[in-house]
Amino acid sequence: MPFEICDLDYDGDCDNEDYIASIESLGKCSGEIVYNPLVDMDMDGCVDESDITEFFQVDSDNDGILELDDNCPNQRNGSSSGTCCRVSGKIPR
Ligand SMILES: [Ca+2]
Ligand SMILES: [Ca+2]
Ligand SMILES: [Ca+2]
Ligand SMILES: [Ca+2]
Repeated sequence: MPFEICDLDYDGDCDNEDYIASIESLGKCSGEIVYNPLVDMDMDGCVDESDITEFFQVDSDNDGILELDDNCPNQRNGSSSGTCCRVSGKIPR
């Protein structure tokens, strides 16, 4: 499975940990250590809130729930709450 663009820690999904990693670069600009060019979607050299929003405007399982709100980003559950079935090959957290 190809890595999602918002999968900053390369664990195969876009979850809260990636979100936390992305907001660490919020307000940072090119040249600063925590600036992450991957998050700078409009590539203007600084990461602002619109970059973060756009970064997570993806719905990899196409269930209509954007990654950021989707409790199961790789599962078409169409819900942002409730029980997430275990994804095979992944260690449940
Ligand atoms: Ca991830
Ligand atoms: Ca930007
Ligand atoms: Ca989804
Ligand atoms: Ca889902």
